Amino acid sequence: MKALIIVDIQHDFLPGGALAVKDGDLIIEPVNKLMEHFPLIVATQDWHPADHLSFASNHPSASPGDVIDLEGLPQVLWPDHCVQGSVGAAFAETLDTSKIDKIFRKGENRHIDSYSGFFDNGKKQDTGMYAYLKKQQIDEVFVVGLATDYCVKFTAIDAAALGLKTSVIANATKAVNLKPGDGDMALKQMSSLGIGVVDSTTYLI
Ligand code: VGL
Ligand code: ZN
Repeated sequence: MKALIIVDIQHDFLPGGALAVKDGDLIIEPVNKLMEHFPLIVATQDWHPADHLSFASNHPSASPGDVIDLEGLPQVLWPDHCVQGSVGAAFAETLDTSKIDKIFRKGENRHIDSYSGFFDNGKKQDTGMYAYLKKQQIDEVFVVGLATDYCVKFTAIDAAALGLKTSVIANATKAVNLKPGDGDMALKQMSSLGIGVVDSTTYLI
């Protein structure tokens, strides 16, 4: 059975948000339509404490975009975003959340970032999403959401590594593109790892 994994469609990743992804809002309609095709839908929510160490503001004289060593892992520093309970952390109003079966929050430990919906970046903590999907007899997942070059990519890579047949629906994701081309590179990398890169219009109708 197949599931749709909706990654981080939250205010702060949409135009006007703290970590805005260009055209991020344009994926909401395709994602709402895609939900009709899936018997099971899970969503992730980036959910940081205000003192999270991925925020440039929590390091003296650092700026967003800088890369530091955070407890042994390379860490891109971001503007403050998706602070627990804030408007920025809420799902987009136009996202049809009524169809979401279960939400998995990530990034709650201030010492480590968590791009994947399955594990933190050091693979120390498990969100429980894999166990949930297995319990629901899921063997195939389709990943959509924000952002292609971070949380979508790492979620899809972990899904495939966990043995799930995995595809990313390219027209239902948008990239941060900290460097131009990061989004396209992420799609190529996923494809090279055996992850399907598909388009909702040709694949699901
Ligand atoms: C994300 C950067 C920081 C994402 C989350 O959802 O792709 N990117 N936190
Ligand atoms: Zn984050």
